Amino acid sequence: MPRPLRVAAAQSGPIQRAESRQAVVKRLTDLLDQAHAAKVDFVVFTELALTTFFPRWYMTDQAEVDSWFEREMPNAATRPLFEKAAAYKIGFYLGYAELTPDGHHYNTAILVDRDGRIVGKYRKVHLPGHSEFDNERAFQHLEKRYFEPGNLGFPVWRTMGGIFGMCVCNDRRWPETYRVMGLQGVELVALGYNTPSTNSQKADEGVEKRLFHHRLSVQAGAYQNATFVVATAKCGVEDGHPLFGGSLIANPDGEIIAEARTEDDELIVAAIDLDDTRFNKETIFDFKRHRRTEHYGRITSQVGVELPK
Ligand code: ING
Repeated sequence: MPRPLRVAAAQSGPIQRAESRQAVVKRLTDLLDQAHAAKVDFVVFTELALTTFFPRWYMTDQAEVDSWFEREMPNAATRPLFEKAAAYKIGFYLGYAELTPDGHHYNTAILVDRDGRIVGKYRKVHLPGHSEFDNERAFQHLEKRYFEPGNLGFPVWRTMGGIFGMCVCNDRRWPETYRVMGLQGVELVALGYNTPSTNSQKADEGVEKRLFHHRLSVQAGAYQNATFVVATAKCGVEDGHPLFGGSLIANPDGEIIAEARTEDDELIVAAIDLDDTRFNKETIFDFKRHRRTEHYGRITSQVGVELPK
């Protein structure tokens, strides 16, 4: 039977290094007001939605690094967001830097239901970039310095009337991300991303090529696992560093059904039916009928390439 849902990507424009969490949360709650006016049921905010993309900065003082992290969620700065969403009966995905009570640092996202309850947590598994200052790069991308790889795998949760999963940014480039959730029946993958408009190691790679790789990765993940994907950017120029936009909503046929037009705070909305995931899951991507796992061993037994003799 139909399972209609109005979903939105709540794209964030740039967050400058000096911007307070309170100021950022006000922008996010303004986007929630727009979502409420558009009768949206579920909103996907972005990766590291509360701060500037701080992994671009080389820091050596751990106290300074930790100042970019949240020690609890919700907290004083974010409670207004949880309260407004619950008042509107809107569920949401929120990305933030998590510092756990026992001192672990993750690039985290949470799934919050219509009543403001955190029903799921995900910690970014695929960390791009590097851990030491790299003089060869036009700019730094120090996620491997500031975060640990996620330790929760790629779970899915029954919420919002369907089966929802999450990932973060670079995860969207790896087919394993979607497939592990696809093998759990995922019907909507929520993800946020902060992606530089230029390649710090390849000066001639323009933003159009990078937007192409972004769309390709998300559309493929959606189609090959018969799931909706809502991908939300933080974008625009942060302290001189451009991030691209291109927030989008893809359907289980891999088609883009909504896409952002700006590099600012922008809400894009789509009316979907979670039941539209069924046909491909029961035909072309009926995993139990078609997959031949006896030939897939390398995917989990190998990390890197092993060349032939
Ligand atoms: N950002 C980028 C991303 O994966 C990147 C890093 C860009 C890696 C382009 C490779 C190519 O979208 C984050 N935050 O992962």
